[in-house]
This record gives sequence, C-alpha cells and structure tokens, in this order.
Amino acid sequence: MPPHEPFALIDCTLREGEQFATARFSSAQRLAIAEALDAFGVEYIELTSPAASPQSARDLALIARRGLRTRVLTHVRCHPDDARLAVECGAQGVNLLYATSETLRRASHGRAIEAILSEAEAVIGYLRRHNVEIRFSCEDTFRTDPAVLARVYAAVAAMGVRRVGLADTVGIATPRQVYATVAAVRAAVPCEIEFHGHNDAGCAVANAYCAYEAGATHLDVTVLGIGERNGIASLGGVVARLASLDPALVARYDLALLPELDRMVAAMVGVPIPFDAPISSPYAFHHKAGLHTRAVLSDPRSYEVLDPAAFGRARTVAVAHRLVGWHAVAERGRELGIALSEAAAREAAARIKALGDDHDLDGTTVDELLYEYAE
Ligand code: HCA
Ligand code: CU
Repeated sequence: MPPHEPFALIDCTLREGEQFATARFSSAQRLAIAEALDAFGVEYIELTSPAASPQSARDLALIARRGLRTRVLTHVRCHPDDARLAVECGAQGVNLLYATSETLRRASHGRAIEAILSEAEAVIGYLRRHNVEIRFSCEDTFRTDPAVLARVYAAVAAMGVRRVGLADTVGIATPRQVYATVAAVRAAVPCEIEFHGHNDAGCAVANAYCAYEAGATHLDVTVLGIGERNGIASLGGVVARLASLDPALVARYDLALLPELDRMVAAMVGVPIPFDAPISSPYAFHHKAGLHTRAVLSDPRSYEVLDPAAFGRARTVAVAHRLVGWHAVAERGRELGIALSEAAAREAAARIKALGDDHDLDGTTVDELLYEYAE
C-alpha cells in the first residue's frame, strides 16, 4: 500500500512539454491547456521562462493573472534578470535550476559549485523579498556526486527555498536509486521535495512513484508525458499508478476530464494518443482473449485494476476475432437483444473462429452472424 502522505502534481506541459519535438503552442492553446489542467485540478502548472521569447513573457503574465486555482510557476535559469522578469510577469512561484553533475557542468555552464551557490544566494534573496514560492533544482541529480548534492541542497535550504528539486534529466535513474536519493534528501533538508523524471529508459512513472514512496511531496508530469526527447512521466501514467493502488489518492482530481485533456494536447502537437497510454489509450479498457473476456464479464476486477467509469471511459469486449470465447459471444447477443443458449453461443463462437482463421473480421459480419440465431 502506498504512503498516505499529501502530494501535489506539477504539470509541466507548458514548459517541458513545449520542448517536445513537434510542440509549438499558440497563446490561445497555452491558455486552453492551462484552463484544462486547472479544471482537472492539478495543484501547479509550470510555464516556459519569460526570458525565452516575448510571447512567452506575455502568455505567462496572462495566465498567472487569470485567477486560476492552480498555482502558476515559471522555470528560469538561476539568473537575476530572469528572476526579475518572472516576478514582473506575476508568477506565483519560480523554479530555479542549475546543472550540478560533472558532465553537464563541463558541457553546459562551466561553473564551480561555489559559483553556483553564490549566484543562487543572490537570486533566492531577491525572490524571497518578492514573496514568491521558490524551488531550486539540481539538474542531472542522478549523475551528480552525492556529496555535492548534499552540499547544494543543504545550502539552498538554508537560503530559504520552499522546495528542492531532484531531476533525472537524462532518464538514467532506477526506481531503487530514486528511492534512496529522495529518502536521503528528505532526511537531510526540511523543505518540500520535487521529483522530475525523464523516460529514456522507460522508468519515468515508476521513478515518480518511488520518489513519492520515499517522501517526495511534488511530482512533475506532462500531458501524455511530452517533453525533451521521449519526455517525462505522463499525467495519466502517474494518476493510473496511484489510482490502481488506492483511488482515494487521486479522488480530488476531476478524473473524467483526463481523456479529453490527452486528446486535446495530442491534437495540438500532432501525434496520436499512444496505444500504451494508461487510461486514454483507445485500448486501455479493451478485452480480447476468450479467457479474459469470460472473467471480466463476470467480475471486471479480474482483469481491470482501474475502473473505466471513473475516467469517463467504457469497457469494450472484442468478439470479431478467432480468439473469441462463447461467453463474449453470448454477451454480444444480449447487447443486440438476441438471447443465445449456451449451445448456440458455442456454435456461433466456433464459426467466428473458423472465419477468423481465414481472414480479418469486422463487427458487422459477426453481428449479422449472430442475428441468424435470433428467434
Ligand atoms: C531542462 C532540464 C529539466 C529541468 C528539470 C527541473 C531536467 O530542460 O531545463 O527543473 O527540475 O529534466 O533536468 O527539464
Ligand atoms: Cu526535464
């Protein structure tokens, strides 16, 4: 069973998600995404730095002053000019980051840890005077020397940040490593703890969950998981992970809005909803093999750990294929208003199997076959 610690979701579709290969949201689309996430009920949304482009600054100001329930954060370099711009645009929180791993320090900014900390002190001091939520994240946390991590997190905590972030920037961390690192940071600093995990090795959702188990208070997600390369933990994935363990963990969100949110963002970036997307895949609640359909028709929990109705979705049972079982055929008959005896359903199933061996079947063909059994 999962811990029942409070946690918040930080949806980064309007920052990390904008870094996805095919994303370029218009102002109207940014607003639509912000409002949809607000309606869903995520606690925070993170927006692209106002220093990125003039329109990004205008959109941040518009969305931050919109009066949404969700708190509006912006993600900026740890630099006084960027921090000032974030405050001027009305952001309620500022997410600072600095690369701390050897690899990124060398390839990206070339600064020593002392220099990072003195810049952080100036920027954090400025932001504290402006009463915004401050988060400081070590980019590439999981390839950073643990002694360096301990030093940086202790220092920024003492400077008064509200939250520290651990970022698996390259998607290399394993679930156990995430658990151990988050637990160590949790024991060392009194602040809130955020986890941001990329999906390069397919562990983003598992890692987010392990971070939560280890005491992370804030989990980063994006709609469909879009982001740099193949993205980060998806909102649907993290919600599904938690809901499957205990629906109460996500009861505060308007879950039925999730499939439409996924559809909207997929259309905006021009990709289909992935076939393996939790909850909103067209096949997420589709059952096919005879053994499965028999059990799921008698007790949905046999093959469903999520209740489709909780997400505004419906279970589907496939009958137009050669793996069909007679229980599913009988159920399809009932849907059509045809009462099939067991013998008739078995016979119909045998015919469907033989036809399915020969060619692809469609639902109409199977329905027509079932009508032959109508009294
Ligand atoms: C980036 C890197 C980042 C930052 C995450 C964070 C990452 O694209 O700027 O600020 O916690 O994955 O490290 O997305
Ligand atoms: Cu990232």
